[in-house]
Amino acid sequence: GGKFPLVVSTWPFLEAVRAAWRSVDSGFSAVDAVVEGCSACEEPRCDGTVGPGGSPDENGETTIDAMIMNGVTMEVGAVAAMRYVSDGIRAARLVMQHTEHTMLVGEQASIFAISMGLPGPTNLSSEESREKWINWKKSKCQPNFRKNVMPIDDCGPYSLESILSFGERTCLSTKRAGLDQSGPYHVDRHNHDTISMAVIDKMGHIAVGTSTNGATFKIPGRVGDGPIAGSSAYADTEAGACGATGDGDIMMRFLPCYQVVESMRLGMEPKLAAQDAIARIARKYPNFVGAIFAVNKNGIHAGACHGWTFQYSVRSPDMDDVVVYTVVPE
Ligand code: SD4
Repeated sequence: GGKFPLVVSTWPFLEAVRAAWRSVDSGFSAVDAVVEGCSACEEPRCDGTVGPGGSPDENGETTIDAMIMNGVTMEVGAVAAMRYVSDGIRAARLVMQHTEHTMLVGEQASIFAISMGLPGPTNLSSEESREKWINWKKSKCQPNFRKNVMPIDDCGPYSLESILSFGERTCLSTKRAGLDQSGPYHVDRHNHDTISMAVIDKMGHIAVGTSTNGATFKIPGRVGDGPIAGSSAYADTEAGACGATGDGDIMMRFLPCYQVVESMRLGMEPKLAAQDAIARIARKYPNFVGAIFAVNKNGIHAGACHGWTFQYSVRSPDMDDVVVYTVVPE
């Protein structure tokens, strides 16, 4: 057979790739297959960081960032910091297919998703996420994502209620801050993973999708690269597709997946395109951790990474099952 259909995904998320493959191989569209694939990661909570019950924020809450992009029409749907609804990719698809918008955020994204028939409201916390959060509080909330502020013993919760009560309140003071007192906290970049998936269907149409809980112990309200088209993923049937994972706060400043797809459009090989996008980030942020896969419209794929070893998964007609590729930093 030919090289299509094709499924490519970050990490060895085998069940997700198999689910997307079953869908696209039986004739469904790239968009349908991306939804099936990412959902198959959300339900069993791949790596504990996709779907419900993963990476808690500073207040112990799990939220969801997700997006989907149709590389034929260039339509995008995304939800950011969505609460109480576990179906990130399905919510993103509803935004794409049933609104004129591109992104909905927070509780309003949840209300939209539920109004469109997705299950909820549900508590997105799990035994695991609660335990993780409690241990973090015990460790005086380190590592965390705040910088240049005085550390405090009792961190948060920084709820609107506590801020509006104007009473005695614990908060971080920038006035008292000094770099000698508290530098940026160390953040373990290895505790958050994302599914980002690209599918090329039998028609040669390309779609991509991403779903993640974002970064562990993020500041509530933080939106990562996950729901940003061009950052965590990008697709253009005329050129190819890209998926990313890693330190979203840094990566979203570079739109690396847009970069990769545009490089491939100009004729760059996927490997070089991926390496170039990663290198652009690494030049400014030598300590960032991240990875990218690139696949061109002919189905040639490659990966590049910085700061960690990356794995991505592929399923195509010439394979009996998913094949996992390992990429080491340059
Ligand atoms: C984020 N990019 O929210 C995601 C997390 C991730 O591997 O991909 N971790 O920053």
